[in-house]
Amino acid sequence: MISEEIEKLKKEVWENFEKIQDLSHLENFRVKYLGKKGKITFLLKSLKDLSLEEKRRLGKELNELRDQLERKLKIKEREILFKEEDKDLGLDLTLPGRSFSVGTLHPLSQVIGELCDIFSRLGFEIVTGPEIETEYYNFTALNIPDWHPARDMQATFYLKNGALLRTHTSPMQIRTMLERKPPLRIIAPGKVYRCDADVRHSPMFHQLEGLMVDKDVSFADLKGVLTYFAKETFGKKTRVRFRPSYFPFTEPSLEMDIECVICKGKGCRVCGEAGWLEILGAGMVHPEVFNAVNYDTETWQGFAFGLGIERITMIKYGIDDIRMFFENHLSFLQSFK
Ligand code: FA5
Repeated sequence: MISEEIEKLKKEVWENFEKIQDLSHLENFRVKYLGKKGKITFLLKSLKDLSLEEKRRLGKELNELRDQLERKLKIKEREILFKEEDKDLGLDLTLPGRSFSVGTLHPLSQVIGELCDIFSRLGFEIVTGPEIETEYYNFTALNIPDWHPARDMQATFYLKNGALLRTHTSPMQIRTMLERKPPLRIIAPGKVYRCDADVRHSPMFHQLEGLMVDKDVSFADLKGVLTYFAKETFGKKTRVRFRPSYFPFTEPSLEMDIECVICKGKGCRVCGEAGWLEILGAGMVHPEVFNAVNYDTETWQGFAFGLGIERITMIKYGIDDIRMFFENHLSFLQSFK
């Protein structure tokens, strides 16, 4: 009976298929079953004497077996070829993989990301701008004319032709207000430069500027936003305090302190026995700044703030030397995974 022979053949084909190891073995197999004189071809030919109905049924079965076998042989051939290539390259794919250490974002980048998230939740949009600035954006438009003693508050790196490395991110207030119409709510993180270097000061450091302009923005809104930021960054129980200060581009101006995270307000070496750490400067936008960008001071009010990213990161992680951020010691950087 041909149907029994077909069943026997199927069993034999799949048993032998599993034993194929290399390309010559595979070729012999192909000839044995699919070649002109192969077993499947032979059985197909021997169907000619059967009834039409049997020819159809068994023919279909044998054709399916042949097609399936051809597909599987192609896959097997590719597998064997890949294995042989790996052997030529001296690879042993059965060996366990080598472990390698995964990199991590720099701690300052991590903190910038966290701060951007916090202020984004309050509807602030992130903007960026140039590190090489003109005196106009860095000082003059911020109500610091060239005779103003406040220019000495920030030791500046001057370049040729009146250009300079920006000493703070506050020029982004001017750039944004000149580009856009109020109301607006932006933050501008970025690098700034000052001729200044010790354990708490670096010639290049990062600030994050914030600016909100609207019709009814008050000092209470500024305090609310800054308190929210401090509690999100340092923990819900963190206490903050606001002290009067002076910046030419804000009036009134303030500085914000947080209770020292190391001694919890008792006084220690890190906070200079004060129990508090200053983290930012802020204030209500000065009318002269609004005049420089042609915003109507009768209609619009705003607040601005600028915080030092290194300072925040040092407090958050108890780091007492700002230079650690820039010396690229792997053990230091890996501790922020
Ligand atoms: C300013 O730069 C103002 N532009 C901030 C501001 C913005 C006030 C908007 C009002 C409105 P100040 O010079 O205080 O302010 O610097 C802000 C923060 O930058 C400081 O609190 C400190 O954390 C950080 N900072 C200043 N100098 C250095 C330095 N050399 N290295 C590292 N961080 C510094």
